[in-house]
Amino acid sequence: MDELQTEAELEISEEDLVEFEHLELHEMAPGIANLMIQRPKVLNALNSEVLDELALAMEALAADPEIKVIVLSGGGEKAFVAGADIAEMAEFEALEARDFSRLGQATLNMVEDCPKPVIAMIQGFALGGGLELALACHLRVASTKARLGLPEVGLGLLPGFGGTQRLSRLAGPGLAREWILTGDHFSAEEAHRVGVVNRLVEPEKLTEATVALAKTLASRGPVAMQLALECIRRGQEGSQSEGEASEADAFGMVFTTRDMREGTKAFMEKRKADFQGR
Ligand code: CO8
Repeated sequence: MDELQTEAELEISEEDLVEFEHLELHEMAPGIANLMIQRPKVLNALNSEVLDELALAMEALAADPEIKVIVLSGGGEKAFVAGADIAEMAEFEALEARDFSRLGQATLNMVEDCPKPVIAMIQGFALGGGLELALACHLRVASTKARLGLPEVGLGLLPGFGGTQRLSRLAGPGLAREWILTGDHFSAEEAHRVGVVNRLVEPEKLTEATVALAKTLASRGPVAMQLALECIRRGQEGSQSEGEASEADAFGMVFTTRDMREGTKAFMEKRKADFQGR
């Protein structure tokens, strides 16, 4: 990839870094972590080890006060992630398959529940469990060369890492049925048109555009963003009135923060806010 991604290895935890076999951590810009899945020979397919490592890394990044935004990506040129590891799954008995699905769901829920914004940076294939991982991220930036889809039914499988739920909620059940039942691959342009991809950029601009978006988020009030993400999630899971109740609670809570005082004061003083995340 480019030089932005090789600036510096993050120092969140030397021990965790040593333990990671399939993940790499870099700092793309101050406060912006790049967590890269590195199994390029199998297009970054997600096996149990990768999912375990992802969960550990997400926990560490969520707890690291220096990190404001997390960018999830896939190593190599060809893929974000081409799915769950078919070789591993092929050997499963039913209970192992259920455990694997639960592990994937729990790990992807950690991504979605991360208190800091998580952006998927998609340069190539995002298929099956790989697209499901991207859907668990809060935002998706994709290269025009990316291909997305949920091809599981072609293998006699179905999406098992939350894809039946997240795609329906993001883009509606009509689109989810089409993508899941056909199993076709879709272009990034099509995914962008239907709202599955937030930003679509030329391949050579992918890192730059992702970092620009991440920097915008890093400049915003972290507590306010965290509460907003929680409200959106609660609203999706419950009724509009429950969602609005949690929004009002969050709105009240934000008034207890120093950041809210700073943000409004900075606006009135016509200067940039200096948010502390408290
Ligand atoms: N798992 C394991 N290995 C993979 C995967 C995968 N998902 N995708 C690619 N690979 C491997 C290939 O086997 C190949 O290995 P090798 O070099 O040893 O033959 C290597 O990666 C390179 O792939 P290709 O040679 O196939 O590369 P192409 O450019 O020809 O094709 C494609 C790229 C189109 C992406 C093709 O590799 C492909 O179709 N991959 C599979 C995509 C797919 O079906 N994904 C969905 C998998 S199922 C899933 O994700 C379920 C999630 C829910 C699980 C719930 C658990 C119960």
